[in-house]
Amino acid sequence: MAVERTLVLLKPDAVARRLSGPILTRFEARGLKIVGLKMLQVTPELSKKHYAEHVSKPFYPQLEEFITSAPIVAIALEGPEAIAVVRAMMGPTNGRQAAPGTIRGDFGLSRQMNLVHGSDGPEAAAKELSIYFGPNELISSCGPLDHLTLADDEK
Ligand code: IDP
Ligand code: MG
Repeated sequence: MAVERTLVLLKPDAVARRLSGPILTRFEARGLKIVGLKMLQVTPELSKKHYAEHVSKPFYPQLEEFITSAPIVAIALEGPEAIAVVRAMMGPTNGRQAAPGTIRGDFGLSRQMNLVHGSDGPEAAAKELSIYFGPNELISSCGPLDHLTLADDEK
């Protein structure tokens, strides 16, 4: 089983609505390990780098305006199949279509102000982690409770 790292962003709506704690709690409670964490303001340049695949789309200008509007929190999470686990916890892009129990389904109704970003595959995760974190800013440690959360062949 692959232990992966993935990038999560708590978007401006999540931070402004004081939902950083409740959302982070869900990831931690699930068993994902925080290996990097920082607050920052996204610049238009960073937005274009992060959302490179969307820059030419009609909705991009309003997406850039939104993501640069207020601080965000960037989180690097580690765990078995962390990329897919996080995407499932987030729910689909449009909060109106996200099931209760998912982050987007529990906290919002918007397609744009949908609280969280999560890398959508291993290539995106590697690229996005390197955009937000330097190698020395990602720290993984083993804790005394690790043996209670995963079997040896899942670590
Ligand atoms: P994802 O975040 O679920 O992976 P993407 O399709 O990669 O969704 O879109 C990136 C982000 O752009 C979304 O999370 C959302 O904030 C915004 N977005 C996506 N589609 C639209 C749209 O049609 N109008 C406005 N914003 C959108
Ligand atoms: Mg995406």
